[in-house]
Formats: sequence, C-alpha cells, structure tokens
Amino acid sequence: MSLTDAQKTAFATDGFLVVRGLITPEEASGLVEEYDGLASGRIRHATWNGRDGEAGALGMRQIPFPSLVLEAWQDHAYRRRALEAARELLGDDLDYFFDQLFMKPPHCPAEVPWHQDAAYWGEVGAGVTCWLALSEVTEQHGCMEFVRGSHLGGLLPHGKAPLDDQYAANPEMARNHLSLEGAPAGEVVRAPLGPGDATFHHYKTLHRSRGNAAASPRRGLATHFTLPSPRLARHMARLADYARSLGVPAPG
Ligand SMILES: O=C(O)CCC(=O)C(=O)O
Repeated sequence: MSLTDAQKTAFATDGFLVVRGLITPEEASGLVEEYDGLASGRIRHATWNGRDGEAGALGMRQIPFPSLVLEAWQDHAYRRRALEAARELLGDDLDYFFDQLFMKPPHCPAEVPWHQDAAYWGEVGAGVTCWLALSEVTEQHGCMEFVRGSHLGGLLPHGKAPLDDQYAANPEMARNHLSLEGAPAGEVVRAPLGPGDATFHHYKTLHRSRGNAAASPRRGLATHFTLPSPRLARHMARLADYARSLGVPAPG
C-alpha cells in the first residue's frame, strides 16, 4: 500500500486518516450489488447471535461478517490494501479481526453514537478499523466523524447507548450498543468520502455518525484489525465454528 511518512504521522497524531482511492470507484461499485444483496436479505448473511442488525423502523442495517459469506471479498483488493495500510499504521503483526457493513438507506435518521471501539473489543492490545465507502458518503449522508487526538487518552467511560427507538425491532441490538458517557472534548472532524475512499481509525479514537438525510443510500464497509491476543484467538475459533454452521469456509 505504501502510506507516506506524512500519512503515518497524521494517524499517530490525530488517531484517524483519510485515504483517498484505497480502491478505484469502479472497484467500489463492483462490490455494490453484493453489498445491497446482503443489506436487503437477498443474499443470506451472517447474524449477530442469531439476530440480524436491522435498526427497526429507522432502517439502518448493521450486518456482521460480510466476507464470511462472500468469500471472494477475503482476497479482494480492498481487503489486501486495508490490511497493508493497517500494518503500516500500527505494526506488522496486525491481523484480520472481523468485518461488518453499516448501511443507512435514504432518509434514515439512525445514528451511531460517540464511542471508542476499544470499549467493545476488550483486551486486544491495539487495533485499527478501515471504513470503506462503496458509494458517495457526504456529510449529508452521515459520514464518519472523529475527535482529533482522542486515541491518546485512555478508555473513556461508556454506557448503554440510548438506541431503543433505533432498534425497536431488535432489542438485543439496542442493549449491545455502547456510547460515550457525556459529550466528547476536542475538535470534531467530519470525513466525507467518495466511492473507494476509506478512513482508518485507531481503536481508541472517538467516532460517530449521524443519520442519512440524503436521497441515496450510505454504504459503508468496516474491516477491523487487531494485534494477536488470546481474545483474537478465541474470536477466530468462534468465527470458524460459525462458518462451519453456515456451511462456508472458515476465514483464513
Ligand atoms: O458506520 C458507522 O456509522 C459507524 C462505524 C463504526 O462505528 C466503526 O466502523 O467502528
């Protein structure tokens, strides 16, 4: 991938980095049909504990492990380049943890509240997320927002996210969401992206997204990477069991 020294320094300072053209717009649009197939349920997708990630009437779809059921995604250019960039940012031993898609249909008010991924992930040592836009993600679409430098402090107190209205159809999803207690301190930076552009954020960087006020869908694909740890080993073993139960190959 070869990030520049300036990009690596920006990530180390800010806790996030915008990478234009991680893949080409054509490569991004080549993924859209399958992405939409997962989001609409046309393609059978994996679930969170037997439930899917539909945000009730508000319509956001948070679907786990897309590359488990769409095996070709595991070798796609986006995945190779995301892993290379993640390793350049946080170290050569970083590895695939899991992936998920966050699709907000047109005029979808569902928000993802302020949080650090570390609040969810537990003892993983360090981690980074690649958030890839498969179509235009403007501020109006509810692009990713980051608090500059927030990864440099520790893990902040999180509580259960007040998302009962978002996940009325799936209370378990609401219960499982966390949000920062109180308002974030620091400069908020929004990251609008074109198709094929990506952001990378550190697992302690505060981030959120607002609803999609645009007339087109917001298609985001998050791929998470962490350092080797007992937690990662347990997670990969569970993912392999899950893959077997779905009748698909275990992720490599
Ligand atoms: O897609 C979003 O709005 C939120 C994504 C997110 O929280 C993440 O990728 O860590």
